[in-house]
Amino acid sequence: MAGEPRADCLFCKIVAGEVPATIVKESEAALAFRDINPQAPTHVLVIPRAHYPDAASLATAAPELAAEVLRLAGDIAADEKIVDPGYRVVFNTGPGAGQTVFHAHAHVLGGRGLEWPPG
Ligand code: D5M
Repeated sequence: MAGEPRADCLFCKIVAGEVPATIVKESEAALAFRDINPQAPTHVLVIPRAHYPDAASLATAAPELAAEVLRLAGDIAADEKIVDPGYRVVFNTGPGAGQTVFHAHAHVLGGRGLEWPPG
């Protein structure tokens, strides 16, 4: 069922406390933790606690939860002092775009120059 935890999902295991993570912020419905393989001085992942495979399915099934993930991403940027000069929020969607964990997550990246377009 949509939103239910999945036994084979790494990020559901982080939500359940079964896999350790460096949590930087949490709310009732969402969680933010440092990426294990950081691509910038600030690289934090923001996830809904509920399981949705990608950003589009999250936004379709639970728009308020999608908004909560984005709000938390903005809070992280403020906490990490990367709002100025700027930061990036990325939802890789699909294997061809580099998605490797199929539990919706926003990458919050900043603290260095960010090229456009991304690779
Ligand atoms: O992003 C998935 C991201 O998840 C990728 O940048 C590595 C990160 N990752 C994988 N395992 C962990 C753990 N255990 N803690 C923290 N971060 C992790 P994607 O867009 O799907 O490629």
